[in-house]
Amino acid sequence: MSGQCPIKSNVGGGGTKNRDWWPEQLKLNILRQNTSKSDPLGTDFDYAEAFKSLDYNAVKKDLNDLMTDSQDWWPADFGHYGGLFIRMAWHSAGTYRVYDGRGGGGHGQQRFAPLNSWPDNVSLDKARRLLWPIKQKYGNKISWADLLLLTGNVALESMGCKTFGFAGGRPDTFEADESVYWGREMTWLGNETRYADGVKGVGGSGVVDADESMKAEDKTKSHSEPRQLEEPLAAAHMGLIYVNPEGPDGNPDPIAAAHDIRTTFARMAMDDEETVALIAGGHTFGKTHGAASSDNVGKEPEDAPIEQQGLGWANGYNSGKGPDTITSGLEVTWTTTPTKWGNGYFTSLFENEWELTKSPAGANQWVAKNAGEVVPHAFDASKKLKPTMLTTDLSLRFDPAYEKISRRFYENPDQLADVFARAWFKLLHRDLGPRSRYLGPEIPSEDLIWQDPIPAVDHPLVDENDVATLKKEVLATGIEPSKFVSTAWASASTFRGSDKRGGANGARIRLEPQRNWKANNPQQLAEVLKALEGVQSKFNSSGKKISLADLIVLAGGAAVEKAAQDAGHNIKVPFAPGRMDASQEQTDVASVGHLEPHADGFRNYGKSVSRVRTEEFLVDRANLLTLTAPEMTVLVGGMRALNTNYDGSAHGVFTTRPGQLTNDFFVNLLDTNTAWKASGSDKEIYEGIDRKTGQKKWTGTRADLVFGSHAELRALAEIYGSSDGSEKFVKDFVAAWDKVMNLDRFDLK
Ligand code: HEB
Repeated sequence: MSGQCPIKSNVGGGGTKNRDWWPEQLKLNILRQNTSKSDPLGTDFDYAEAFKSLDYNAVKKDLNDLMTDSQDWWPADFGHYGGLFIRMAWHSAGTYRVYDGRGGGGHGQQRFAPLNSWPDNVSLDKARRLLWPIKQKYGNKISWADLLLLTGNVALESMGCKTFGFAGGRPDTFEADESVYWGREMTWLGNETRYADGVKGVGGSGVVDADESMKAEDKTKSHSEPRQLEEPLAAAHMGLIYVNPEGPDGNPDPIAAAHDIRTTFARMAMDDEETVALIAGGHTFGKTHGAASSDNVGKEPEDAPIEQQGLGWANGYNSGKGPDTITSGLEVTWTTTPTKWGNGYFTSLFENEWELTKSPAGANQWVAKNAGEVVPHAFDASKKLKPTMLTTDLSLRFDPAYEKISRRFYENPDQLADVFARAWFKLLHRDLGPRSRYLGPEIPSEDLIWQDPIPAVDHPLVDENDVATLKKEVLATGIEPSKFVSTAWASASTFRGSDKRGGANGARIRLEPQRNWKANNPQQLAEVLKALEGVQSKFNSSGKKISLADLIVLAGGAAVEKAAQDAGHNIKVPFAPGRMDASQEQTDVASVGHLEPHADGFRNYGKSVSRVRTEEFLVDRANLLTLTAPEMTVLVGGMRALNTNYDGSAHGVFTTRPGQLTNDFFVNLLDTNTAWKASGSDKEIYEGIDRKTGQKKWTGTRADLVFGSHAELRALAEIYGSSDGSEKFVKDFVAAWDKVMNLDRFDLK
């Protein structure tokens, strides 16, 4: 806050913290997010149930009425809030990125920092506040996450655009998501970065190294192109949803801007056609706001004075609203009918010639040369304006690939309408997960490939007796049980809580590309799958049926049970049948390819890259698997004892009886008689030496040793490594295992 010392509080968690003293220390905070302690609705609250009792059509009617119910405190341009609300929904969903499935509109995060204060989200604080009376009226029956997106849909419909449908089902979160890496810039929209000081790109705080972690094909591409966008980011700058509207770094070059648009939209899983349709369709509506210099605009919501009550960007220019609004600093209205769907965007783009000019706020934008004044003024019916465009709009005409598509849309408005409606639906639902999560009366019946479709269950499910028989059959195949554990893990652990993709259902592990992922040890995987297919075909020939997806999980459970028994623990691993097998045709290889892990510490796969350490990859993966720190700990310890490293190595297998479900990993890691030293200069592999005999006892990776070195992880390891810890260890391991196996079972209660 202006005029006040930034750090002075000595209560409420003030003061210099561990994070300030030891910024490099592994952070576990992202494993403690969204617990019952932050969620006021409590664990009994079932959003899907609440949503079912919502009068959906009444909400839609209220939203529709709001569109033209202009409020004095924030008047609607052209008497219609449609443009503002579409931008709100688009910015909510548009933070999604394919690499880690984070961002997106699925959690209502636009309400929280940093998104609520991003320069690209100026004025969306007003948009959300306009919605409060409706949110208040329907309470918990509709989440903010759903409401922000549904409002965009209703806005489109109210202006004559036919949408592809809508699904609810996004429960709210109540705290800022710390797990998302938004970039390392230290200034909004700037290029100064924290490159040098080793801030990290996963686990919620830093950088995935652009070169090392980038997939090979991206690498070759990006080196010859102007901007190399760091993975996993999907925006050219911190604070932007995508790209600078004025052109790269403000340079009004539509062709260079097209490059940035293509990169950033691809990272949100949009191809050229979808990208053109989205931009053109979106900019059919509304206007941009740059009545005067942004010097008139106050602090963003997170830094605004308390009396502003969560609103930010107070505007001191004249009335500060309506015709005086300052949002982006650009002053553009794209079409002659900004509150009506139509093909006006392309008409203007192609039928005018464009000249560079400046907005009243001094930003680069384009005006139609020689065109008449045909565009309406947002507040003065007697005024008309010349057609205008952003640099990024001209990209759709001057980039050769975009131009082809744009011209086709220009000549075939029905194609624009269809592609836009589908791409908009994808934009809003990309991170909602499988169709079993979709709620409400407007769910499209068509299966879409990006939904990773799985056939509906078409057979009676196996019963207790069948499960017992199948477990015996599996263990009688002669395959080493630990390999069933590896395969079940490989199958289920593709799940990511961020966008709810992946998981064991569908058995995509047996399809391209998963069956050839290095982390999955393709040769061993093929051997296991062949054995399981044998068990399956024998069982299915008896007239009953089990999917391979189910059998993979069942086999993993059978192996865990056996391993526990061998260690003297009688425990049952739960099994919930009901999975189905997807086909290769139902699988988009490139899209599923984004689920491939850079590293998976649970299998000791992968290692540090220059700015991310192995153990940070482990925590990041645990976060995507929605695991807590204790769950992560017990799973790593158990899987090491079960001997399930991806390559069969002995790293971290701190036991003389590998394959048994023992707490030996913890006992031996914490053994004071062992001294550790790095065995290579890259500090990835360590040797455990017996202090007395000098003999090498164990080898381990950073993902193993961190459970002894990190104070909080060590505290957890001590629980499982104590003399009274072994029962608890087995129980907790089975519970965490079962959780992972069912992460994608949204069909289960
Ligand atoms: Fe947009 C607006 C940019 C895409 C929709 N945008 C806007 C603005 C800007 C932009 C700057 C202004 C703001 C103010 O207010 O000032 N975009 C942009 C870019 C891009 C885009 C750069 C990429 C290229 N959009 C987009 C999309 C969509 C949209 C995709 C959907 C779909 N926007 C929109 C709307 C609007 C805008 C609707 C209007 C708003 C109002 O009216 O308020």
